Amino acid sequence: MTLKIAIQKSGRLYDDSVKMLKECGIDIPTGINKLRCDAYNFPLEILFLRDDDIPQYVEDGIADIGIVGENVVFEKNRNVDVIEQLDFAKCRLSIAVPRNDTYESISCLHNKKIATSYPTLLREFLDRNNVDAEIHEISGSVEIAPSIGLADAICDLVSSGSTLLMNGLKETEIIFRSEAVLIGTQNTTSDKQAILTKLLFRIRAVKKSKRYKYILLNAPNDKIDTICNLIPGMKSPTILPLAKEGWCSLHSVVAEDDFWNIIENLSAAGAEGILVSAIEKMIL
Ligand code: PRT
Ligand code: ZN
Repeated sequence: MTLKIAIQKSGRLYDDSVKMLKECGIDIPTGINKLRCDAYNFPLEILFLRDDDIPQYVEDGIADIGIVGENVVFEKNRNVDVIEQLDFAKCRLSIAVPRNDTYESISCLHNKKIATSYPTLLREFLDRNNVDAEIHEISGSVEIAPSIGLADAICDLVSSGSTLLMNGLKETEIIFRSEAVLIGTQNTTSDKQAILTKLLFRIRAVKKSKRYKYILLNAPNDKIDTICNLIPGMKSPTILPLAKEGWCSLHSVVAEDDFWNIIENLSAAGAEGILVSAIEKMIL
């Protein structure tokens, strides 16, 4: 019994999808231009597809699960569930207008023509905001539409914003935030569900490890209570006595989000010799 996963054949999701499987300890043959392959050491069959087709393949049961951008999941509106956010390929679907246009509010889009490859998500946004605008669906190079007179505005994916900048456009509304997600359906057999549970356990351990850092520091004994409050860790920090009288070494984990604040507070509280390193896997 194997679980079938559909991933993008090539494009922005491919490298990170393969990397995530690898970090989950799953080895797959790479570098060959195949449409499918089997993992060497995990009951997983990988299908390589265009991202736009992945929701349908999962809905139809050709693949059991898939990795795809949330933007594609919601645009295609197939009968699939988002099982897990994957923390990569983060972007936003935004409306942008020529830089020199005045734009005060959504109502500026009334009676405008907006070019996009995401008509469903855009329609839903316009309806929700009672904006009557024309949607012009195109499949690529959306950002040049205003400069060639095809549309007044665009609705496209943005990550750094440099494509908008290069095309003389400014972002005016964010309509959807997206990242890569794992999708599936309710129709999995119990054998396949068991493999999926194993895979999810690994994915979550990998995701968690990226959000935390391992931290070691030295502290005088009288500062240990204050420092323990700053780095509570998973249960509590490990405290080991140093050879030097009156000093301890503390080991713990800190969240990446609040990392620099914590480090500043630790230094202020008397911590010395602070070492920080990446965590490969984290299981709670
Ligand atoms: O061939 P296939 O159909 O499989 O791939 P594709 O060409 O349709 O998709 P691809 O590989 O370009 O993107 C796959 C997924 O990556 C998207 O569905 C998003 O979920 C995600 N993603 C993340 C992005 C971006 N960031 C992104 N920046 N997809 C596209 N872009 C494009 C955007 O369309 C614009 O042209 O990058 C440009 C903007 O980038 P910045 O950095 O200049 O703002
Ligand atoms: Zn695509």
